Amino acid sequence: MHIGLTVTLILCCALSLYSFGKRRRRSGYLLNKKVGFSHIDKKMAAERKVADGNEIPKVLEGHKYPAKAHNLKVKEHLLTRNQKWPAKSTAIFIAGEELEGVKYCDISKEFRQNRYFYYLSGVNLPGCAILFNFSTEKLTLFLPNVDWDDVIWSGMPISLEEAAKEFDVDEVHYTDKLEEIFGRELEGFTVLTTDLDNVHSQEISQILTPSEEDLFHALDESRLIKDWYEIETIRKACEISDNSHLAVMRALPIELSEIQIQAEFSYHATRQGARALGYDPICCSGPACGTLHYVKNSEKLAGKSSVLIDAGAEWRNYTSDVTRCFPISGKFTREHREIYETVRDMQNQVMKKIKPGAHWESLHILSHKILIRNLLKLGIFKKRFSEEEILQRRASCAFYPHGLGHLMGLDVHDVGGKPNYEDPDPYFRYLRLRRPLQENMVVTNEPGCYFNEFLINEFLNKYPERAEVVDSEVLKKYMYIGGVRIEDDILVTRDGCQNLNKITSDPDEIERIVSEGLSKAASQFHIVI
Ligand SMILES: [Mn+2]
Repeated sequence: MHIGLTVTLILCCALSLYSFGKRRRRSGYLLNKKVGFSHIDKKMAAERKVADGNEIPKVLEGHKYPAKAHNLKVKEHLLTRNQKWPAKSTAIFIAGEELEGVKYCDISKEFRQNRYFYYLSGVNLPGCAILFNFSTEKLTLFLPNVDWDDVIWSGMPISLEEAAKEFDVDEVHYTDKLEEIFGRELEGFTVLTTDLDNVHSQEISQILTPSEEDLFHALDESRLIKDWYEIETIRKACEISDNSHLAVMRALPIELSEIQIQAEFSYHATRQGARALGYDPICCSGPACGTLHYVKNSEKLAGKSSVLIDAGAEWRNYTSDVTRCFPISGKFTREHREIYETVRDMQNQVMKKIKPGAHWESLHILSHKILIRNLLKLGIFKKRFSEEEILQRRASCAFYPHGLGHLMGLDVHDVGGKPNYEDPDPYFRYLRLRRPLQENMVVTNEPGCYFNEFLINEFLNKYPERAEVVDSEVLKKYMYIGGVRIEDDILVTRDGCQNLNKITSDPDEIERIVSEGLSKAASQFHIVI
């Protein structure tokens, strides 16, 4: 009996250890089965799914970009906003972006579609226009006239029939029909537009009413709340970024400089079908991590301990915006880890409070309070000052001068946030979202903590009441880190939130990922040089 019990116990322990191991492997930093980066061996490499560059999420298959619904939403907002725009005689018209040549040269600038136009059409082609008649609710797309010279070089453009099938519009015409259709369908109408930049017909320009504040309001309020199609599109952009950040973390043997961090990210994003990144990536190392929108991306990593990469892939014009930090050696230094845990604490505590009705300003202040609490523990803030006192003096803005986060969608800093860049309070001047959260908003949760000479001079040393609360001797020990920011893209749900990013921010897992990468030789990576 006694021996039997012991044997049973040993068996139980062995079994639970075994299943614990299995669980760990399954729930570890593997993002999902598709990625499968862990413990690469030949078998796994053979099994690994390879991105095909054209894949679309299953849920989006067979669905068009919901342009018609977007126009109806804008109409609704405009009608509610102002009686001046009666449905029976109002229309909106927007001419999209055009290909723009580079001066003294035979190439074009990178094409980036006008986001308002895209929102109302779902069309990513240059030289188009969209017209929505509030009275008939007819949505008409205008394609550029066929330029036969251009066909020689670029091939045939999309036909009227193809466009009618592909886009969620009622009619498609070439732009040479503009005057005729305006004359026939918009007699006595007010036709609102954002601007006249790409309107080339004198006749049409005279009919249009540009720059009405009400139109911008209606467009921005509509874009503020994402529909399911937009959410799934953003989710895809986030997935691409997750994979690309993971690639960066595990490729240090071939990342000798910041530009190669950028290269690794961009390469992996492009492979997965991201035609562009949502913004210029910020790739920094060492003290440069303290520069909020670092643009150099050129320094060597040698001799430094920290990396900060803020990069987001764009998919079908919707972006993601993700920041991760990691130690170059595979092991956080003590100070780096302390600051990392501080920022993670800020992000986690905010995450718990994100839900409809929560005010972004309060969450921003909450993140400052948690920063202060942590910096008090580390001795950077002198212990004889209270959390409240330090907050009142605005001392933490020297280490965290930016906002907690912003709206995200077609633009990385999306419209509708109602920021006030003139706000005299340094805690709020750079906060890009100044309104309560609503269901189906997408926001970034991106607290940070930086050690930057310029910020310390600007926000601390110029204010004796703030400088007084900081122990400059302790502070010195942290300067080499530069800074830490952790950024995820968050969907506000009915009763809380959902993190659209899956890439880990757990410091232990990050150490494992980086170390595993470091254990490989450069020749094991897919590079020719
Ligand atoms: Mn951001």
